[in-house]
Amino acid sequence: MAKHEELPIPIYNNLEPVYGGGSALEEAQLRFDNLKSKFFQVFAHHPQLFARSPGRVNLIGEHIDYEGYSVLPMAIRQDTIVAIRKNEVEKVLRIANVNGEKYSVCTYPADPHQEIDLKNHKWGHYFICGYKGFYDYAKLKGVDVGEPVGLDILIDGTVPTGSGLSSSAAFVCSSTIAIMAAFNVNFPKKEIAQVTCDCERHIGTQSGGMDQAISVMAKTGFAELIDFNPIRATDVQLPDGGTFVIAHSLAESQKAVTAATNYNNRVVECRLASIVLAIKLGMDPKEAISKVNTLSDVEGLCVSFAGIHNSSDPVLAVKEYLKEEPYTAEEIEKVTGEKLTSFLNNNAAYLEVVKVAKQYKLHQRAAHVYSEAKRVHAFKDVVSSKLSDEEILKKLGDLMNESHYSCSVLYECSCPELEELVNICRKNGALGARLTGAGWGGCAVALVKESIVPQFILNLKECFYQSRIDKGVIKKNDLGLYVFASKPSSGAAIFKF
Ligand code: NG1
Ligand code: MG
Repeated sequence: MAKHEELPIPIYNNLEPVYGGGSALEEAQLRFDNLKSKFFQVFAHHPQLFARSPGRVNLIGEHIDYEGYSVLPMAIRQDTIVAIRKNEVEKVLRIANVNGEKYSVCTYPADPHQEIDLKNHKWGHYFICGYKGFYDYAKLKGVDVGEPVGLDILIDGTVPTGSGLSSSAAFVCSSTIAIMAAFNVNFPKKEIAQVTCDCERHIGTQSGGMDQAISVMAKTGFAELIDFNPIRATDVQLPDGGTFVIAHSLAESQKAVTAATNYNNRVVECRLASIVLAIKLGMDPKEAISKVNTLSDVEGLCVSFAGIHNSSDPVLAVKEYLKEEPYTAEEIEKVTGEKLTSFLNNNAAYLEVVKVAKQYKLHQRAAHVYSEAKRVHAFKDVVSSKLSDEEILKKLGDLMNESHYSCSVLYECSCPELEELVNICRKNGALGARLTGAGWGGCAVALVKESIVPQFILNLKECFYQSRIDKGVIKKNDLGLYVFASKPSSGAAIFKF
């Protein structure tokens, strides 16, 4: 049997395989009916097909995918659905949203080579990422998709935005898959995971591939251990008796807008840490600059370090060779013998970072990445160990708490609202709680004994949300959008009916 990641995106003629039965199915049916009729209202035609791709919650392994390390997310039921139709008459991409009040129609030329205007952020840009990605990949694979035509598109997304639940990847993946299906091409899931990861970078964040990989490759009932280079997904069966509760801190993280000081800043710090560490471990500076891209590239060098120190633990190498005080650009340039602006100049986003960064915390960022990478494997090992479910849940909770501490103190990607929320989760019986996704706002994920979930959610409402409802930050009726229990849901799919 072909491996899961080698298979193409499944095509269904009914909603059950993805949305199951009962009220979830009824709700999905309503969404699709609504999409169909709105599509007809806007475009005076029926859509050819639909594609859906889910958001995700990352259980452990934060800010390490772009450093080449494995992560452990699961898909959530919230997703983006794209209804699409080729329009051979007008050579325009018209992108509408069921929530037309918040997201007005975006129009773009049907030109796969268009540049995305990053200075002028628009929600439709995420579709264009997928559009460019599709054409680039079709060309690479030698698939003839003919001259560009117009596309009519209607979007319905239920993943809360700026929440660390990957609304962006759900949007980019469902868009890319819808375009592929509209042109009658389908590729193996792992290739789509790579294409969508690459093309989402057009939006400006120099992200890793976790979100797209899980959105494309998820399976109902499993979290996945995602490896990179090459992309691979291994099913992880979570223990009985535990539930993951997702809770929004209500601080929205606008990653596309704050990239230079937050997300991309950390990507650059990791890059610089890997080069400096490689040089300290004996690599020639020129070779380090040209060959070393990520902290995982340097891990092998720690084996030679082991000869002297009797340990190949990269965390120890960080302690030994990267000082705790932040580095200035000049200090790094003394080690590398080359200007930052010269060896980072193949990437405009990196140069934006260098323009505004005053210092670089190489020790802390590298210590986070190497220790977080170990926690991911520890998490996977605990899940498959012979311990009792009770003991397993306790250990997973501990690992999640350690991960949060590292994100907060070493990686500095938390915020006051997330700290408050994580503490409230723990005080109310969570076995572990941590920020999830990029951070600087967005959601926390808590591991909670199944038996106490309803009470736990009530307590969060009381301790965290009530004061925000009173202040009018959110509406009481919307609470279910901000705090909910989540089961591992299924990955991307195409629907034709
Ligand atoms: P979110 O915050 O969900 O968009 C981002 C990155 C991931 C990963 C996490 C941090 C994108 C598309 N995704 O996730 O690749 O690096 O942060 O672990 O930017
Ligand atoms: Mg995102």
